[in-house]
Amino acid sequence: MTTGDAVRLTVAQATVRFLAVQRSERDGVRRRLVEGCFGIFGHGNVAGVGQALLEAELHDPGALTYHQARNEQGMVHAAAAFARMRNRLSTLACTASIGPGSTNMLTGAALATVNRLPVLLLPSDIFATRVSSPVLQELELPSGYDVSVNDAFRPVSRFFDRVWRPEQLPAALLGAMRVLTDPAETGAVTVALPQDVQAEAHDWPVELFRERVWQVARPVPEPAALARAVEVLRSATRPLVVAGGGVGYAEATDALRDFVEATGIPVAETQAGKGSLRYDHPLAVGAVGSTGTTAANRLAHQADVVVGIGTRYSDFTTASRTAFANPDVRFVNVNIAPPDAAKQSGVAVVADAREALRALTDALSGWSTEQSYRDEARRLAAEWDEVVERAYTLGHGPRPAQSEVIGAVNEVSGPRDVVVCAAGSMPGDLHKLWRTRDPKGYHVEYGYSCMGYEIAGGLGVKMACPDRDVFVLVGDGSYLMMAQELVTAVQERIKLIVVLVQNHGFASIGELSETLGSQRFGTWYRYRNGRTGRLDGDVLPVDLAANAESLGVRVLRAGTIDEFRSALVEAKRHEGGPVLVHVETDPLVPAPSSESWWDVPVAEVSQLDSTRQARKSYEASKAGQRPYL
Ligand SMILES: Cc1ncc(C[n+]2csc(CCOP(=O)(O)OP(=O)(O)O)c2C)c(N)n1
Ligand SMILES: [Mg+2]
Repeated sequence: MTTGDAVRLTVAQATVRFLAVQRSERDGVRRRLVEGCFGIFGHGNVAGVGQALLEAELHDPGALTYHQARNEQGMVHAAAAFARMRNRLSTLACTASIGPGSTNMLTGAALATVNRLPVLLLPSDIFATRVSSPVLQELELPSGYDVSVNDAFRPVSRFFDRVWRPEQLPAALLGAMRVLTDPAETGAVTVALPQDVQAEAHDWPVELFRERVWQVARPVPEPAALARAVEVLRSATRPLVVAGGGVGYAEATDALRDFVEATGIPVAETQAGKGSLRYDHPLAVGAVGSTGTTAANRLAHQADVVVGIGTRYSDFTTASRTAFANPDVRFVNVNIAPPDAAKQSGVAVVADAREALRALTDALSGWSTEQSYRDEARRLAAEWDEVVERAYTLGHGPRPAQSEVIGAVNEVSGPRDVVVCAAGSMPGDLHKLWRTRDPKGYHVEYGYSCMGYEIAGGLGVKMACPDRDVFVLVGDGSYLMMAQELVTAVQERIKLIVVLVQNHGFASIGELSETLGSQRFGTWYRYRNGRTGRLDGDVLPVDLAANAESLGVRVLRAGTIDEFRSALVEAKRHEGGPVLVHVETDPLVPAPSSESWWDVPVAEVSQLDSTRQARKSYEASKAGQRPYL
């Protein structure tokens, strides 16, 4: 309905119409910024945003496609994964009902913010008018009537607003879009919509609904900062690049390859940065840090200049500040986010990774590392590749080792296919062992390492890149935490190849617990034992393959590694929906060592011998920690 220069719509209808015409643009390529909207309806949004989505579907099909989800956390994971695959240039919106529907999105919001991924969250909120207060699911805080559970989104969002009145909507939406498309600020963007305001009509200026293009910037480095970085690099004899997620988001993988081929600097990769350089490139030394390769970690140990590109230096990357052990080590940090560029007292180059790499390549023209250093990197990488080959082909029995499962998936998957994982023992093993052949082929969420991300995230990956096969690697623990978006994949006929690794418990934490002297306590899935009173009875009789089958998923069960490989081949041929390959592995086969450490504090006093021993080795490792001042 249009009156003069105004359009009369509800707040929810205006929101949907606005989102449908937002675009992002980088390098002259324009895309839809918000491609669709996930939602679970309740009284908080069914007649507001729900009605608006229905109206859009009937009168303007494709404007903002609605997708049903099973769990609000799952839909945010899917949106975050979608945004990651699209290099943060497009995302999805998520609408949830008030109270638990909205707070279910909190974990997803934190994950998106930690991983710097744009997601648009539209939690519903309590009545602005408060005439019906307290409504079903209202917190009703006696000390603050304007507080709702949605205030919990503030610390986990990069932008938060609550639209108490329709007049506030345009500013809220514009602020939200700006943060979504700002690569330095992006993360969860939350616009809370009180349930009465969603349904309230208002006269909106027509300009609000004109196509709007958000330019995604590629800031160039400041010349003085570039000169400082070049000076440090020219003095280096053992430099090492640490490539983080920012390399991929800036589509800077070609620029990185050109830079290192010109300068002869080896490249180590963080979890988010894995895939920055093909695994078999002569300067690739693979994963760095607590879950790194011995090649990258030995080079890191002696590096005199570390060039961090698009990394936030998480504790896994720095091996809890023990990885870079050269007493004279200096850091040069290329990052679009000033707080990350400033880390480790580094020379900060605040810029887009692609622009900065091109500028560094030009400025360093004629300079390169010594041949002997490049040979050393090559030899170390070759040694590690042999370790990987052995781990892929262990021939362990009767149940295969996890590394063999990873090897088989690597072998059967195509070069452009994507492996997805998030928590458990697999992310570390994949970081060490996965041979990455495509910049978007490795998708391990290890900023928040959230159990339950795997299947929901895999869904988002496949929605973003329907032309690639997506292999979701999920442990039994993660599966039990959140597998229900399998139903969404069935509903949308989205093909996911889910590899369910059954090892009857939290094997990762079990191994960690054992090394920390806590004897794998609480990490097996076992019956309570009538005799001991402890959880050390028989293995639980859960059948997760049957569980998946009951959700409408095609299931293949594999016993041996050969059966597993055949099942993967069959799964790859499968069309039209999710397929799950169930395999039991031996939880007690460790992955090859990283020669590295991770800071997990051990009890300082204890009656247990195991804990006292672990404390001793903890204190010894702790002594290697560096503040990088
Ligand atoms: C939501 C959430 N809760 C707890 C943890 C801590 N945690 C990390 S790995 C893990 C066990 C994962 O078990 P499973 O998926 O079976 O993988 P496995 O360790 O057996 O490889 C736990 C509990 C987490 N990462 N995420
Ligand atoms: Mg497990």
